[in-house]
Amino acid sequence: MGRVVGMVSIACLVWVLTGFSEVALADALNEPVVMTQDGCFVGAEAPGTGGVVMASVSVSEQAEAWDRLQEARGQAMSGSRQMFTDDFEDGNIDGWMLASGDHTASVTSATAANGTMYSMEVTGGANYHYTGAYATFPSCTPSYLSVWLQPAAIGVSTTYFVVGDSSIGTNNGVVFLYAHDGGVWRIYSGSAYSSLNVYTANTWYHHEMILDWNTRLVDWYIDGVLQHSGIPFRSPSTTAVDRVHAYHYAYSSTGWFDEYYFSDSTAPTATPSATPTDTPIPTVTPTPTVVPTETPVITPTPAPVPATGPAGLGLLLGAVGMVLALSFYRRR
Ligand SMILES: [Ca+2]
Ligand SMILES: [Ca+2]
Repeated sequence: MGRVVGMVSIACLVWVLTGFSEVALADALNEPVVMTQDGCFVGAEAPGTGGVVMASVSVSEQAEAWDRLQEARGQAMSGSRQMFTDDFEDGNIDGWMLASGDHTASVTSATAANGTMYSMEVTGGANYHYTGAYATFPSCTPSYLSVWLQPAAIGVSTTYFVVGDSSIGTNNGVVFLYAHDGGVWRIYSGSAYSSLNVYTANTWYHHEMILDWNTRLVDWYIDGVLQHSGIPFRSPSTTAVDRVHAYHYAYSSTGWFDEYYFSDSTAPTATPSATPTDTPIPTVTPTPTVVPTETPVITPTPAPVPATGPAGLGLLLGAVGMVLALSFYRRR
């Protein structure tokens, strides 16, 4: 027993001295390894030597990043852009396939993300990649990827989220994300991009990625906080993706996956609903205008009728009548 412990201790010392490489640890333990935890073939690229690129994100950059995220989320809500979704709320993992390896995958209600009922539990791991479960979807160039991940432990490399095409086993896809054994989330893209904070086991984390297929760069958010912008696609030659893998690298690991939501960048936005007919503005019953009481017109005192008026005419006619009568009388 002591000898075994001593061998492991020496192996761990070698591991520490060589930069925490699982390859070094595995080599020290004489275990066969095909690829490292970052999916690099042994000898092709020494893991851990690329350096960890940490973001220095200012408050203003975070504010702008938050706006970009809100816009991406809003566009993703358009139905025709939804390329792949699975929240497991139907209580099954139909559509997911098991790759080779010793993994199991099943739906569980023991834990679920974002207040939902079910998630997918994946167990297993044997220092190999692309085991576990995977699902396919129509080939597309997604502009937005969203997933919730929960590792059962820290200190081991688990809970992989890798999106790519049918050559993912050799090109490692465009996004290669996992819970790193150093206790941070990591996107490996030739260089390692680590999360700003150490993660906690048995805790859900919402990962969102905005992909720019023109520049072939990824902006990566955790729980709405930008971790890194401008992470290069892991596989720069990939022109479209059609599958997502969920698995563990470390031995006998457990992790949960939930709320997958991918939306495409090129699909048209949802057909807008017909322009609504303007609701006629109801005729407002006019308030009757109060007619002001007219100031009574003062009737002017009538001017005295001049002598040439009707009374004068009567007198004139009377005089003419008398003249005629007098003249008639004289003729008699
Ligand atoms: Ca769910
Ligand atoms: Ca299902």
